[in-house]
Formats: sequence, structure tokens, C-alpha cells
Amino acid sequence: MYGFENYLPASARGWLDQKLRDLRIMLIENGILADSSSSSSSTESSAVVDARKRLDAAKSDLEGHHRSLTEHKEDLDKDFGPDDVFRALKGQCISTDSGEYTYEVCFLERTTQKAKKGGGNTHMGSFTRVERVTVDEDLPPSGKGLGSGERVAMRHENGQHCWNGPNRSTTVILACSEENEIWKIMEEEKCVYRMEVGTPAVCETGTGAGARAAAQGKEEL
Ligand code: MAN
Repeated sequence: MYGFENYLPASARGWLDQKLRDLRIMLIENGILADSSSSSSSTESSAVVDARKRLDAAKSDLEGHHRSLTEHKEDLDKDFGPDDVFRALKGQCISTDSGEYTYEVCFLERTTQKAKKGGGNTHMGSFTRVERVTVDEDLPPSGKGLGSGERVAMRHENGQHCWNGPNRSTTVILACSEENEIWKIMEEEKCVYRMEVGTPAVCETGTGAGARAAAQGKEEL
């Protein structure tokens, strides 16, 4: 105040001092003036502090979006088979009992062996790629089998390590069916599994007798 208070009488000086103090507090409370008396490391006004908080929140929001974008990009790079026909199946799980175990296939994710009498689950492999295999099998009267010809298969690798053997792996061979269902499970060699699975996802590609049966079934509707 350029020292002009010094020319005021003591009582007026006290009054002015108080007014200036009140004004300062009001400015600080309204975020207009930085609170330099505060012992906190921040010398920013509360408006700046608020803005910084909002900026930090927006930044972490953006990071979240980036993460999900990366995930979606990775998803697009994955092999979803011919014409991406398996994309809709991703994450759907089917299971069936066989012997002492229940076997589960979660499409494009993993295969699992679950002991019926309790005990932990055994990871039988994570989905790695789509392949084509040639099969030659008698088709059961139910039509629930692979038949013969070229079929689409899903490879699952790097499952739980097998004592005295490889890491578990599973080949899931697909044939056309009206439902997603596991038809057959075999352990061809120790910890090397093969599953025969029916799914509508391969019907358009015309996979053998199962395809014909299902296609006929549909035509009759
Ligand atoms: C478990 C199962 C079997 C496998 C043996 C190998 O019992 O995963 O399928 O053959 O381990 O030790």
C-alpha cells in the first residue's frame, strides 16, 4: 500500500489492516490468489489445483482409452480363421465329461481339464492359430463326427507342463453342427490332446457330412 498507511491514525491503520487481511482471505478462498501462507508445498491457487486434478483425471482416462485401443488392435491381428468366422465364438465356453475329467473349450482362448473328484484345473493350452487338417473317420449315425476330408482346426499350445513330458497342447478339430458341442476327446500321446467339436461357425465352409446334415435340417425348416 505504498506506506501511505503510515500517515493514518493508528485506529484507521488497524481497521485497514483487518480489511486487507479479510480481502486476501476472500481472494484465496475463491481461488483467485495463491495461499502463500500455507505450509504445503503447493503455492498454487485452488483454481489451479482443481484444474490440475481435472487434467490428471483426463490423462488417466486417456491412458485407459489407449490401453483398450491396443487390446482391440491386438484382437484385430489375431487369427480368427477363414473370413473371420470364429470372431463371434470368442470367449464362449462348452464342456463335456469324459472319464475322470470334465473338459472345457473356451473358443479362441483355452482348453481346460477339470478333475471331477476335485483338485485343480489343468490348463491344456492357449489358442495359438487356426489350421487345416485332413481327417478320415466313419461318421456315426448321429452325424456328430468329423467324417472325412479337410477340416478347420484350432491349435492350443503351452498348457501346463506335463511331468516327464511336453507342455500340454490341444488340437480342436471342427465340423459343422447346429450347436457348439464337444463330441470326442482323446489323449493321443501323453499330454497331447485332440478334441472333435461341432459348431455352426464352420457350416458355410461346407465341412463334410455334418455340414450336409445340418444344412439339410435348415433347408427343411
Ligand atoms: C494328468 C492329466 C492326464 C495326463 C497326466 C500326465 O493326470 O492331465 O491327462 O496324462 O496328468 O501326468
